[in-house]
Amino acid sequence: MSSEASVVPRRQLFIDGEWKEPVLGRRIPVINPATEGVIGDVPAGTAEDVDLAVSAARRAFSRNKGRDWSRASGSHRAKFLRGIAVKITERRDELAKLEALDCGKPSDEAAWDIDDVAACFEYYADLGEALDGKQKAPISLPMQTFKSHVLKEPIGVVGLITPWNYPLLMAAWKVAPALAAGCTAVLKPSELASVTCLELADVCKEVGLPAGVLNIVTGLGPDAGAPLASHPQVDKIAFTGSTETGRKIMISVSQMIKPVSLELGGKSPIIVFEDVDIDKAVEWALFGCFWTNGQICSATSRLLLHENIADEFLKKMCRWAANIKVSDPLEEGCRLGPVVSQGQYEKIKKHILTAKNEGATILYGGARPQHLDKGFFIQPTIITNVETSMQIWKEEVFGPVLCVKTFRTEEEAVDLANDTQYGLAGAVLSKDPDRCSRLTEEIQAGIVWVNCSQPCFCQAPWGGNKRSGFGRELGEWGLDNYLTVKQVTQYISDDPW
Ligand code: TXE
Repeated sequence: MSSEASVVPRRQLFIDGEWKEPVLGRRIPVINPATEGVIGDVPAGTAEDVDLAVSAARRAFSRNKGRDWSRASGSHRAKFLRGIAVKITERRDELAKLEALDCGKPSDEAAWDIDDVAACFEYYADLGEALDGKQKAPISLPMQTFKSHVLKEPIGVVGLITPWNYPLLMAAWKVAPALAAGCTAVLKPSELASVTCLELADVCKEVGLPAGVLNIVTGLGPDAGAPLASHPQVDKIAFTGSTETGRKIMISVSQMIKPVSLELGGKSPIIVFEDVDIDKAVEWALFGCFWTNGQICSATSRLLLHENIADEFLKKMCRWAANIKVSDPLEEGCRLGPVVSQGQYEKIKKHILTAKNEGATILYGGARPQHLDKGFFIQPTIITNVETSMQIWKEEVFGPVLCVKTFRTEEEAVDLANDTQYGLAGAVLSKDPDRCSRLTEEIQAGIVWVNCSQPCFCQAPWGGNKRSGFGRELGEWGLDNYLTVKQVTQYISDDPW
């Protein structure tokens, strides 16, 4: 084990407020994708551990048992969420370093993620607190003899299954609203990047979060994720990950008619019209596809360029791509780290090779950078001469790979943008406000960016259509994911009905 090992704390599962050795005693190695070295390990939970975690969450949720998180006021719950935000901020540098080591994210980006994690807990502390006045709302009825109101109640015990591209942030997007709503939770992070989620457990201990309110079971998808999704005592599943695993989870929860929200893959377009400031547009296009090493569900990985600017745009883009510093994520100025794992590395290389074999042109990149002989590094890659029948046009790569097509008319641009099985995001770059406004309506996606790509705010809903899933995270919609509505109607007349 390398000297990096000392920075990865050795943790256990977090169940019922305590560190617990996994029942089967197994562990999963943590691999630094920049060096391919083993830098620690995390517990490999299985169905037995999931069962213990769900029971703990159920006890913490249950009413009238003295541990009723679900009945606590929003402001009581908010104190813990704010406490978590404070501790996360205090540990910003350490958490960012762990994130960078675990998933290969450039350390600056990892630090911004940690800021977003703290902001998310604060935001949902406020929203949960504001619920106090709104949990009970009257309904006006057409008959005087009845009186009705609705109660917004926490849905119950929730299972939260998260990916590796934003390990702690994706956990925060689910944990913060779930806890703010009064749910208790079992979090199952990705086996490829669980380290910071276990540190979240440590933070929960530090702030004295009541036992069982949040339980964290690390482990492999089929061993820990699948039993969580199918657990009869779990009332809802929220999942972010691949479309394939989303489908499996949907099948599993359908057996019990359990609600599920799914945030899945994407192949989002960025449309650039000829009236743009080319320098700025090049910057957005690069950022939109290569941010987080291209491993973002919303990456705008299909660039649609107006044919009149295509040559100049692509020349500039290649020049700028050559200036992107590809290095160990802890190195100063790193803009592109390694992709998360050997598996992802092989998958991306295969996509590039298939594009080549199908007749596309690798205009820039396409290989491991020459100066790096170890680690799962791939150059920023720009592919042209793409046909809509090609795999590179249709399938999510989830790496720093951009494919490009040109268009002549607005109509053609819209058709190309919507020519995808996914519907997560889309971006339009143009100086014409009317055109932008038309396109925001035409693009079939849950998120549309105008003159930018990838901004993300706690307040705005996040989620997709088509095979990108359904349900929305963030904002008030994120809180609603974890609430259920109860109608209460009372007969208030003395007369018999
Ligand atoms: O995803 P998985 P993987 C896409 C991206 C990537 C591909 C594969 O294209 O190349 O998915 O990545 C848990 N029951 N995205 O294999 O398997 C798993 O342990 C229950 C898009 O990592 O979907 C992890 O916690 N859970 C994406 C989580 O599911 C199961 C982000 C996600 O892993 C399970 C990540 C099962 N049977 C990858 N099998 C996005 N939308 O942002 C696995 N899991």
